[in-house]
Amino acid sequence: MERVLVTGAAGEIGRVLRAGLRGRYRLLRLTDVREPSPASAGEEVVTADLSDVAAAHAVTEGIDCVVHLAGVPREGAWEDILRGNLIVTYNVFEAARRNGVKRIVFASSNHVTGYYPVGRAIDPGVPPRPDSRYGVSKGFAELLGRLYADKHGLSVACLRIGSFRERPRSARQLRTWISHRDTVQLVMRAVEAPDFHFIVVYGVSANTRNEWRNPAAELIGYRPVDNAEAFAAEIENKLDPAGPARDFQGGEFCAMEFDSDPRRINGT
Ligand code: 15L
Repeated sequence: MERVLVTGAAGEIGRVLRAGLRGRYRLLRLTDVREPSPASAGEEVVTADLSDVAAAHAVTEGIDCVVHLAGVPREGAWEDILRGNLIVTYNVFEAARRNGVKRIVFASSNHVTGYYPVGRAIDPGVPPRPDSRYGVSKGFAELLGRLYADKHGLSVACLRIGSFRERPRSARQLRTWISHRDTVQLVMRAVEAPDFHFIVVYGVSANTRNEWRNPAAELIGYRPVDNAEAFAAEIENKLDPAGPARDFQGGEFCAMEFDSDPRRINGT
């Protein structure tokens, strides 16, 4: 992969990735709806709103691999999720197909499976249990990825990113944290791994308390080096409030707007 596009390049993950990937590819094109900082050698920056089909088409031209980070990064109003996560993602996949892009690496989220209970190890093969409109939008994009892989032959990696932070900040994040350098490594491996068809990988560091099994990580050679346990002493007591935020893997997203009986979630 020589010509790589990163969408959402001015966002939290985008900025870390930009620094981590600098100089690695012949071209790193960086796009965001907010103006990214000026290009350095080997970079191109494009300010673009990807909910516009023509803009999505233009920005994916001549690209080998798209790293699609753009979108609403948390729970939000339906109108915002619809535009930022469903419409934009559809435009990016379709524009990539039309432009002959070989691979899409999509920033999915652990919130696709947020309603699995804490204490249960899961892998990407379990049925989705989204905990939010945001989680549903990421599940939609994963399905879109599956479609574009099967129907159009694109190679697609969906990275179910956990808690991307400089350091873990809560008891939940002792399980879900992914460090900056592990994130850069994960994306790099997903971009560069030899041909694969469609994979889903949890984006998580080598945390002792991790509950996400990751068979495809080995396939692409992702070997995380950081472990949230190093911070355990200082944050172990920072528990989420009792209830769905503490009981389910998606944490606070599970408690938002929650007006059901948690026992029903674990039933049939
Ligand atoms: C995500 O997908 C969100 O983008 C981020 O804001 C965090 O909440 C993270 O998941 C998490 O689960 O900690």
